[in-house]
Amino acid sequence: MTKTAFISGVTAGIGAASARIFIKDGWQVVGTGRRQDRLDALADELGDAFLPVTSDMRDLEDLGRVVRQLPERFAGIDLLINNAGLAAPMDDFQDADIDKQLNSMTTNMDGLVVLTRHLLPTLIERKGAIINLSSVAASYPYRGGAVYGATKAFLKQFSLSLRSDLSGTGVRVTSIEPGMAETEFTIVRTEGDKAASEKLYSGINPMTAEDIANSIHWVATLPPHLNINRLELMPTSQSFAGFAVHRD
Ligand code: 8X3
Repeated sequence: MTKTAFISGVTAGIGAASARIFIKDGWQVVGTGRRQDRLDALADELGDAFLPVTSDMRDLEDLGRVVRQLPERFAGIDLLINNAGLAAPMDDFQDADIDKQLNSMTTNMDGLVVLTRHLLPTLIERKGAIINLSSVAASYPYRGGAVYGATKAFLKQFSLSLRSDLSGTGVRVTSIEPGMAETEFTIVRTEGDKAASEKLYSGINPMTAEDIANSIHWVATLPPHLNINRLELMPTSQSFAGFAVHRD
């Protein structure tokens, strides 16, 4: 039987790479995103196995409509990839624009929780899987990432706790926690500064969207008796720094 993945934030980066990998592997994919032109381009590229759905993760009411209106062929979901998410600019929190921070919280947490809740009946019925895109920022703090890291820590803990609630259903839950991957992530975080993004990833051989999508595919296609709880990934060039100490 053909399996179906539901991927939020499919219009770029890890979401788009995941859609390509799963469709290449014979799955169907429902992909959501805000940018219609990107959804249309992906639909042209991926053909009938791909269902593009225009949706904004911050529109919490609308997420129910998205799930309810899935056409029959795409209504049974075997895998939910909660990929949509973003980081607000890397300001110290004391200087941060609170609306931008709240916007990232709504997308990364509220939208994800609501979408997951709506899709759980079909995921339970099909003994499916949920893969949440967290981050190394969930475990390791860095300057300017207070709210972003906290949203990703929420996701990590939500994943683990959801496993407890879903005990006995056969539904698997995984938190994927990548470090530096060159996608549009930094362009969004810097509000469109392509040069800053290029500078950040220059010379470090960062992970790619395909690296993460391959890991997602690996997790999702393991035998059903095997649950990866958390998967933390970094490029070899990224590691850990010590504590910062301020001296007067
Ligand atoms: C983003 C990971 O290391 O670029 O989720 O901050 S990192």
